Amino acid sequence: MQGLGRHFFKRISFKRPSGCCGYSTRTLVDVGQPTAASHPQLVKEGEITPGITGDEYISRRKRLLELLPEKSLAIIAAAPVKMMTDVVPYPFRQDADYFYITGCQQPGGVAVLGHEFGLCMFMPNPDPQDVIWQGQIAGVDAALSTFKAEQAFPISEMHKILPTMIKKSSKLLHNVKTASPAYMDLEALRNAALSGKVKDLSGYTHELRWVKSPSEIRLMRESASIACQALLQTMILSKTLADEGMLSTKFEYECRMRGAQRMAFNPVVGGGVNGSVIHYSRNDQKIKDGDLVLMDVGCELHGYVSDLTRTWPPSGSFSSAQEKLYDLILEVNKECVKLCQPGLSIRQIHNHSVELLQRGLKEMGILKDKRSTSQIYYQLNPTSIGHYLGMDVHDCSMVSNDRPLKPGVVITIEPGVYIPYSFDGPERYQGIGIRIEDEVLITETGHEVITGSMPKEIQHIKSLLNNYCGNRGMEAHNDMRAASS
Ligand SMILES: [Mn+2]
Repeated sequence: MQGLGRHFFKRISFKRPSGCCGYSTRTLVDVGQPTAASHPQLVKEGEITPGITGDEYISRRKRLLELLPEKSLAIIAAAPVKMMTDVVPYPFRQDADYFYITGCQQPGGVAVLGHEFGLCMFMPNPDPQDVIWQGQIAGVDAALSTFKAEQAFPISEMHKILPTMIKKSSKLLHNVKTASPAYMDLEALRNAALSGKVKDLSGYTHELRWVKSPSEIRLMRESASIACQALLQTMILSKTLADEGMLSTKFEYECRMRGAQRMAFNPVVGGGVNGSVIHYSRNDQKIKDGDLVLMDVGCELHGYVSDLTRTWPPSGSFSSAQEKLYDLILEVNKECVKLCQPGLSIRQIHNHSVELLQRGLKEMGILKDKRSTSQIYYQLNPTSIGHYLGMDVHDCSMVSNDRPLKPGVVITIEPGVYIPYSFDGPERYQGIGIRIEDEVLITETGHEVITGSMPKEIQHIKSLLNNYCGNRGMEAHNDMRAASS
């Protein structure tokens, strides 16, 4: 629709209900992101974002302030918008700390937390042209009414208000990795930095985000469940469409049809030796008959991500070399999952996994019993056994892997082996990459594998591919051929 002249618009008059004071009481419906009023199918009454209540956001702010030193100020900027070309931005993803503290999923804001005033949000103030092209966005009103900030100002006034706040505080904490010129360029901040008052905030926010609340655990479980269902459908399809790109697309489609907003990271879909490239992302090759495919995938649901990996032969049968290596990785996966409990650390679980893998690889003749064993081992598996998981894929990176695990922490367990063709060892193992990754929630009594619904036993994979896929897979394949002919 274009070219409508001014005279085509009719003035719309709103009738005031009698006894009411007019427009000012109208509910603010569009704040640029889902709310209980605008998207009741997503956000329940009392929630700021799906699954997380306003009270929970307020308690996060309170707990962060309790952790911070006296008379300190925390500055957290929204993620920047990155452009793909000209006026076309890459899909926007909010910075996890800003999301965790404010609930605001939009760019352009700066949140400031202080002991005296609580949360103060500096919000973008778009001109009417921006609203015409991009739609409504959250401004000062939304900061107060939707995000429950104690104070809010247009960001254009930050240069007048923030310097006073900075001068009153003895320490400034901000996220060094996401520092924004919007506040870094202020003279008051530069002076504070020169006198050594400015420090990194992420140690504090990661500390808070490390242990998940019951509502965060619900979202983590849902995110994992969506990824498991999507990967199962993808595994079934692989029997008839053994193509890296199509399997990647299938996974994303199945996740988004189940409500996920996006992928947690670009899917890794490696057929054969491509499975040995740990963060392979080209996904542009056909998978050869007889090869394994490794899929490391995850999605994001309302700010919480999943991350799991399965490796299987789309043909439905493992060669004996593939089966032997798979058995070893599966055994290490299960042994390490057993160790997940309060009190043990990722590092301890990792060290145990290295012992098990080295022993297994020696028994198979892949590692020779020489002095350089550990050096060669790290060529075959340079990764850690796992990482924390939450709003980010490598969540809470400021929390050490030596920290004893606590109930409410979610970690991944992902042993693997990656053997290139150039590897000097038995030929039958060359070109094989295998990883089996699960998400494990630490509980009071031990753990819960939240990706447990996704098959990993050889027998289960074989029966899924050989007894079920035939007909359905062929139908999908034929549909596709019909559509493209
Ligand atoms: Mn992972």
